[in-house]
Amino acid sequence: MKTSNKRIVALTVALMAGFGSTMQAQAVTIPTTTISFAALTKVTYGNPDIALNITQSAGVTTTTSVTPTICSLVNNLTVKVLTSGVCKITATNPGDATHKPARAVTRSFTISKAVNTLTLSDFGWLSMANPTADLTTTETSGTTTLTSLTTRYCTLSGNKVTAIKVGTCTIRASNPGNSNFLPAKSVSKTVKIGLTSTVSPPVVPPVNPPASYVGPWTIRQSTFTDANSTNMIGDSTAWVNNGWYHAGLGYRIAQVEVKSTTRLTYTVTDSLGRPTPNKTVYLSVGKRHGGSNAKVKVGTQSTTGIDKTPLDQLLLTGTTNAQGAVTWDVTGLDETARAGLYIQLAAWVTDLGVDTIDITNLEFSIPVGGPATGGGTTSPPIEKTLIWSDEFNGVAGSGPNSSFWTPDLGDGCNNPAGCGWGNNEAQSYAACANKQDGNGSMLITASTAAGDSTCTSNKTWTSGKFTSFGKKHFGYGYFEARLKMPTGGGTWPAFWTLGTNINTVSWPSCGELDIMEFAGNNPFVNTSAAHYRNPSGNHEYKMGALNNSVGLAQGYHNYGMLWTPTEVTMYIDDRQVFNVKKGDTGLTNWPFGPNAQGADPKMYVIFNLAMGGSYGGGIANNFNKASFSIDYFRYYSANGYGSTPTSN
Ligand SMILES: [Ca+2]
Repeated sequence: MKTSNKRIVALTVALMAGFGSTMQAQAVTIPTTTISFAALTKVTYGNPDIALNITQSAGVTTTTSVTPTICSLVNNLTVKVLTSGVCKITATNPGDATHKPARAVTRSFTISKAVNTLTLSDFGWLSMANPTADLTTTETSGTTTLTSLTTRYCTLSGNKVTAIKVGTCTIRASNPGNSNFLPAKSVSKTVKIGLTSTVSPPVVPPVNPPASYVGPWTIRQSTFTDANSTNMIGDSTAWVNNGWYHAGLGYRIAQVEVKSTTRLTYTVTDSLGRPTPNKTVYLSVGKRHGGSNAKVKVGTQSTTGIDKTPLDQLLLTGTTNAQGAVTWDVTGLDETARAGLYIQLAAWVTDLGVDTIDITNLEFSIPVGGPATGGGTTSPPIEKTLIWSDEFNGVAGSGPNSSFWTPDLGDGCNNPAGCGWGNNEAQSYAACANKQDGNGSMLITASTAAGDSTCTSNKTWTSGKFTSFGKKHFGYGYFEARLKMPTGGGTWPAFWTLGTNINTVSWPSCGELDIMEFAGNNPFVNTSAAHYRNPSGNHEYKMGALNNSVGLAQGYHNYGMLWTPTEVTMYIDDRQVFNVKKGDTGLTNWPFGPNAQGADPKMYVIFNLAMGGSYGGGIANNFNKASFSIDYFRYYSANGYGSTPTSN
């Protein structure tokens, strides 16, 4: 390479000497070098490098970025985009021996900001029972900010949202972008905060390695509290003093309804009080020396009611979940309730006599239809006078009496509520789903074609709904229905009322009173609620719930509502579930009392069985038919309120 370079230099010098003598003899015009520089078009940040397409009549063109913080040049050939803005490139060329230098050419073009995409995670599991959720956002660039648009109901701390009370929580994510990215389109997510949620929180894998848990272990059953069971402190102390049990024995008697199912949940904690996952727990059903005489079924196994001392009647094992808890459902098999009919259930971790033991005696001393023993204050008796009732004592297969009731039909798409009846419900309603059983009850049956091929619709699930609209309108008083809930995850039966002015003022201005709602996914809980339009013009509701100690599908219970012009109270078996007073709502136009003209409102009654949707949750795939049973609907005057129902 060195040798040939020297040769080129020598040749050039010889040529220039020759030209020099010619120039002195003749005047020759030397042309100016021209640069041809194709226009640069607008680009977007993030685009690939841009090739420069420069030609020149002579010489070597050099390019320079006038705006080096916005764009730079690579090898004179390509433009590298550094940030958004206006990029300016200058091309120069000194010419050569036969060409004058070129006039510099400058070209500029705009580098636009790129699109910024923003997403916000769902958090449908938010509820008062599970009040926090960690939200995640993804964004192309920039800093995303989360804001609660409903600070009365939920607040934010960083990316953690916390529910404050039952209502609706809306979170907005926004991102202003930055020097290279446009502001993102903001995203909002809304969730209804109930007392409980049927949507499970996402499983978050543990970030830290699992803690090493250290015994001795403590086991405690959490189903019954002192309010609804008898905590036999004296007895259990004596048993420990006698040396029969390790210190820390837990013991209680809980009275439950005969044939009911009781869900017993036990939590294991370690020596530091930490809930301990993955721990084997033993459950003795009809504990040795326990004298248990009730017949019960747990899972697939049953006891005989005959004490097998010195053996346990059944000895089951379970494993604690991530929260350190393990659950068993115990169903009574005896027909007749009586005091002293019990099963003793003992749970322990390592062995009898070592670590803590927790004993529960379930006493099947409450008859079917007796009070649910899940708490709630028993209310003073309400003086009631029966005004009207439908006992549903019609012949088998007959629908509801058309003098009183009209079926609602379809999937909601034909109704102002909208498709899915405004709650993303799965069923379509058909009249064939409402049938009296000939045995004193009306059954609303939800079924798939596999469950009942004679009653189908345009949806997988067909079910029933009927209302007293236009036939029986009620003003104040006491409403009561004796009801048995269906069995099956996703079932959502309801006994409720709407203002009869719904077609003129629309929902929720007409007011809605939910005397009873139930989700088969949450079989021990009934809820009640009042819905209305708040002073800001938005839908608002207040809600109450009772966690019963019996599954509500196990038997009939009485669900009632006392409605006066300024207050509404809901009951199960005369235990209060929910109360709302006009003053609680801040409403001047309370839809459940006299309007501005002093006219009293009226409401009509609705029974229906929905499937899935916002309250029913996921539909289990282990059943294809479930019935909601209505023994009667009765309407009373009470506390001076209530009058004969009218048809308008
Ligand atoms: Ca009846």
